[in-house]
Formats: sequence, structure tokens, C-alpha cells
Amino acid sequence: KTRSSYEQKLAHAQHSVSKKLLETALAKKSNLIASADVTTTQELLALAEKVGPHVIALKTHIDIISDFDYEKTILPLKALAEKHQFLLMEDRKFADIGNTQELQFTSGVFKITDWADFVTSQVIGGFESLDCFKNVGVVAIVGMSSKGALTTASYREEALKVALSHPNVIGGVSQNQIPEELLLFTPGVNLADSGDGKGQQYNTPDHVFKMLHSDFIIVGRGIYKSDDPETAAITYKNEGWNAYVNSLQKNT
Ligand code: UP6
Repeated sequence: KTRSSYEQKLAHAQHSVSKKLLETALAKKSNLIASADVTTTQELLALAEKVGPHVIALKTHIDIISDFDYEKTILPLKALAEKHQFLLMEDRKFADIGNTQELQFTSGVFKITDWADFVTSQVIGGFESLDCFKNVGVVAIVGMSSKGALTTASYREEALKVALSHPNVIGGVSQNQIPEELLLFTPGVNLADSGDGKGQQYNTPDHVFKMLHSDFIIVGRGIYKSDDPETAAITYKNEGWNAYVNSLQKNT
């Protein structure tokens, strides 16, 4: 089975965030999303500055930032995203009824709706639970990378039905192939480790582009825990891009 190129996906993309991601990937020759799982504003901004030129998006877990302050955390982060041309992906993994998700998305201290370009959401709450994410792209959690995850084949099949039919959804997180109409975001990527002793399971960029037809790789500790995060980001960017190009050539 063949995979589509970014150009082909761009030609069919409906959502503005899908287009922006694919255009950024082609412009930067990168399919790398760095996961900024750091716990202070200073570390977050320092990482964004270093890896920004090499990534298409920075993925946050904004609720782990101990000293979160909208003005001091988000405003400079947005400025760095503009400067280095990357998108902001908030990995909130919403998992509630629509009304609660809407409150979690728009209110509280994080006000995710004001700054995220796209967010992750479980689809366990059903189709209408995703209606509130009007001004962003949604990446549906279809399958998880951790050992023993309950995202079985039948769950994934139902999750994909919701993802494919909802206009706010741009793609899915999965460790399996998903339909071409969706962008595939794959976490659990690390060149050095096979796991973390806490259930995480890792694959290489080569594996995920060839076997899963991933579009974008998400790398956390492989980059931010490295002694030199910028060099690590460049390594993952180049590995990811070469793996993508090779996965296209397998078609011919
Ligand atoms: N993530 C996964 N697996 C999933 C979904 N999301 O690892 O199925 C997220 C984690 C973390 C990042 O919440 O932020 O991707 C992976 O980080 P790591 O590379 O340091 O393991």
C-alpha cells in the first residue's frame, strides 16, 4: 500500500491548520514536532528558542508549567512561534462531555483557545464533544503508545469514524496506520531508547514512516533531555525527513 506525499495531502487539505502544517513541513523540510515536557516558563521558552527553527510545531502540556502566567509564558511563546514559524499544539487530551471541554478549552488560567493552533482530544465523549474546538484543529487520540493501552482495534475503528466525520478534526495520534484523509501524528519516537520504565514504548523515525505512514513525529525526551537540544532537534529533523522521503520511494 502506498502513501501520499505532503504535496498530495496539501492539495486535498480542507482545514486551514492542516494546510499550515503541510506548508510548514515543505518549507522547512521537517516533519518534527518537539514535545516540550518541561515544568518552568524559562525552560519552555529556552527550548522553543533552540528548537524553533527546526520544528513545524511545539507540543505543550501547559498544565505542567509550575510558574504559568499568561503574560510571561504565553505571550513570549507566541512571539517565538511567529519568529521561528512553528505552530503551537496543546496536548490537553480532552476527555469529557462537550460542555465541560468547552469550559476547559476557553476558561481557567490557560485560556487554550486564545493561543493554541491545534489541540489533542480523546473522542471517547462522542462526535458532539468535539464541536467546541471551532477555531483550532483537533488531533484525535486514536491509539496510545503506552504498554497495555485500552485503544484496541475495535476502539480505534470507532474513534476513526468520529475523527473522519468531524470537520474540526485534522488528524489522529496513533501507533497504527490511519486513513489518508487524516494526518498521522506519532509520538513514542526515540533513536536511543526502547522504553522509559513507565510504560512508554519507542520506535525509530524509520519504522514509523515506513510501517505506519506517519506524517509527523513527536519527540519529547529524545530532544529536551539531551545535553544539546538544538543538535538533537536537527538530528531528529534530518532522520525524520529522510525516513519520509524513503517511505515515498517504497511506492515506486
Ligand atoms: N504522548 C505519547 N503517547 C501517546 C500520546 N501522547 O507519548 O499515545 C505524548 C506524551 C509526551 C510525548 O504525553 O508528551 O507524547 C512523548 O514524550 P517522550 O518522547 O518523552 O516519550
